[in-house]
Amino acid sequence: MRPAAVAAALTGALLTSCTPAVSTIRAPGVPARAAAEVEQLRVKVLETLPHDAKAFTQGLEMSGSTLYESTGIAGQSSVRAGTPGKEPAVRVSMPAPLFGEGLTVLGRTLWQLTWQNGIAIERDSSTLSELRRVPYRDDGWGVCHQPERGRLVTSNGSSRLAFRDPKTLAKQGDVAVTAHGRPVTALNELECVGDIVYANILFTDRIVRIDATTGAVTGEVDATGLLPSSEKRPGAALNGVAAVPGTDQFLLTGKLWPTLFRVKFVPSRP
Ligand SMILES: [Ca+2]
Repeated sequence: MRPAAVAAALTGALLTSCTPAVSTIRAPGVPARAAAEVEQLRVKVLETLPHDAKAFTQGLEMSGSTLYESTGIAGQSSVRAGTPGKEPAVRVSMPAPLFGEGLTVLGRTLWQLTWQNGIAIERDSSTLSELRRVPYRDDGWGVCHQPERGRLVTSNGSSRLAFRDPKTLAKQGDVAVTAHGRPVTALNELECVGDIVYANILFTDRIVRIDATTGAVTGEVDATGLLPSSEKRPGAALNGVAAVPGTDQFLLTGKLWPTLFRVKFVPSRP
């Protein structure tokens, strides 16, 4: 998203959140109606697995028992697939200036975004070989697939999620993401689970759970300390949320993280 568009989006969101609805007009001294509840969650680690500490992870998703990963940095970007915790069985390197970003699997194909190369790449999900490229007129950050809704969900670092045609990636709409009525910005890697979209927040150890039909944040996962600070190399950041199919578990990792965690999200206070 261009700066002017970011400013416009933020202004719009702030105006919306600052404009009192009729129902909120109240007599002095009467407390405001409580904002929608945001469930506070933490991470319960079930298993730790090795992860390539050189991988600048930008996209992470499971399809069946296969873990797919997209990595960034021009000249170091790649797409990989294999068993979680093992060396990838398939790996394709991407030449500069391509900068790999989010990834999502649609059966026999997958989409991989690029950050600012102006294209998205469709690949064979078995061989990871490139099938075609389509124009992508936005910064590419995260992407996930909502098959029941027939659409992709994408992020660009702003507080909005876009909805896109899964065949052309043409933008069909978007939604403002808010918590307690305020915009939640820096939405990064995404994970679709039904109508829920999980998004990790850039440069934080937070993951928000978003109702994609309204944009409301319904839960927030505090993953502080998941990777001990002693293991965080410069540039390391949580960035990778992959639901484990058929379970309520997730795989989490980050850019330059040496570890892949199999976790559950559980209430902070039982
Ligand atoms: Ca993901």
